[in-house]
Amino acid sequence: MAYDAKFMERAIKLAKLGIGRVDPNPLVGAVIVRDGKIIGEGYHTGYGMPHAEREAINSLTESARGAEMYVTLEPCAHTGKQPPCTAAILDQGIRTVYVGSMDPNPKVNGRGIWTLRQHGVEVVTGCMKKECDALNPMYFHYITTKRPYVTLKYAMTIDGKIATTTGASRYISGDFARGRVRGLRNQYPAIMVGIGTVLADDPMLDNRRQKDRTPTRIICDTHLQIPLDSKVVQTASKIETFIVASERISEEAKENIPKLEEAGAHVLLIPEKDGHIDLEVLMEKMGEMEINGIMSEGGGNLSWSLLRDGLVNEVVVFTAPKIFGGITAMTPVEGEGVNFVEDALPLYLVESEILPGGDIYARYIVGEEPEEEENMDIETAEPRPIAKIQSTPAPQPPEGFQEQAAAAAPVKEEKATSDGWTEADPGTGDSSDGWDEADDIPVQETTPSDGTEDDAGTRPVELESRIVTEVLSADLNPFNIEGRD
Ligand code: AOF
Ligand code: ZN
Repeated sequence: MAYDAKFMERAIKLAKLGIGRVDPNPLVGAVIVRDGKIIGEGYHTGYGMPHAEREAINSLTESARGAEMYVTLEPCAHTGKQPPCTAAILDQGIRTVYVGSMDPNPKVNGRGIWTLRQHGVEVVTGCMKKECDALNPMYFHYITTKRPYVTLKYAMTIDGKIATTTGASRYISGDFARGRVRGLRNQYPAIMVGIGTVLADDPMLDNRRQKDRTPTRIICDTHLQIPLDSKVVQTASKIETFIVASERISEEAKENIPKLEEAGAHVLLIPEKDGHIDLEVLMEKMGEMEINGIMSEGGGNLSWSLLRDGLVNEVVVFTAPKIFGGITAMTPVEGEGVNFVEDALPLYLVESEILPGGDIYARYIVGEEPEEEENMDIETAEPRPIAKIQSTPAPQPPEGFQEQAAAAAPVKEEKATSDGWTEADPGTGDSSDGWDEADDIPVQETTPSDGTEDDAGTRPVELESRIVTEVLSADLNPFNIEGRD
């Protein structure tokens, strides 16, 4: 069967069911197809849990021998908390794998695709790449930088104010927009605000959705001014909370640390930069704690410092159809600002929507808009019969294998065998590098399954559709979170 985008769309929907549960791992969905029919599907359900590919294999209703897999992320070829997915794919005798995103994890990074091709599996990359990439901006940033992906979020009036001249700010946007914000919070492992926001609004900073996880709260509080009776401190034993202050706080302020810790908060003292906590150091520390994403909700000074230090990845803005006016009314980004128009920070719009209530939602990525990346030419990739798999030690990838992996056509030379099937080059190399499990795979039979044989990996039919049912009954597009909860 030729590539059919509807199966990758399905894999993307499945991947989204893991939102809020998999960090710092990626969202991944996988679908196994034979003759245009789904015979297995799954997604990564939680950190440390089986990968999407194995979930799909575990849900198979018949043998996957000779079938196709659609997977939103390059299958892994290393042993982490889970065994390599490439081994499972080879074990099942899957003939073709359609891949969405490449996996920039240095432990994978083309090795998954290379390994599969090396064993004669047809691999087509770049399938709905843009849509698959959009699943995991946090993961891609974190796995390559070891720092959290930071989203700046604020609500303002159409004259660019986040409060009135008296400091009143409740509420700028309507019910629906505020519900959307709570939904957004569920997508981030942490929420961050400056102490000014806590002193002005005494917010809870939770997502108020019992069924969802509650993100960690980070309060940037240079001088450790946070009141012990603030809601954040009062609920710190229930919701993980970091109060981040300067190493140089006064002795008097230091006396509050045991009280804050008794209430359940973690106090983090870090170096200062320009009279504020050094946000780069904070980001490094958060990365070390495996926090791969932070939604920063202001105020204006914290937002400026984050932007100035180049720590912001995207900006989400809710613009309310209201005008406050007033020269002293606060704006979303304060600090020194830039002097010249040419110095403005460039951003580009990736999503926008007019919400019920008239608020405008807009999402921007920081930086210059990249040139549209072409999806690979999947039409030209000819499905080929499965190879006979050789039991050889895992060879080392050749120079430039990452670039080759990203190309649509298979990279290896194929030798036609006398029976017309193809055979992977045996290759050479060390087998002790942790991603050679696939070599224990037995020689594959080339007869396509008729669905009745009792192949290894075949699951009884009664196990079918566990995920199908879940998907159908779930919100198929959890990113479009409902406004009210
Ligand atoms: C996932 N889920 O469905 C896939 C992942 O520690 P481990 O074994 O869970 O490995 C995590 C890595 O595996 C992750 O960084 C990514 O490179 C790869 N693929 N991870 O959590 C999945 N397919
Ligand atoms: Zn995997």
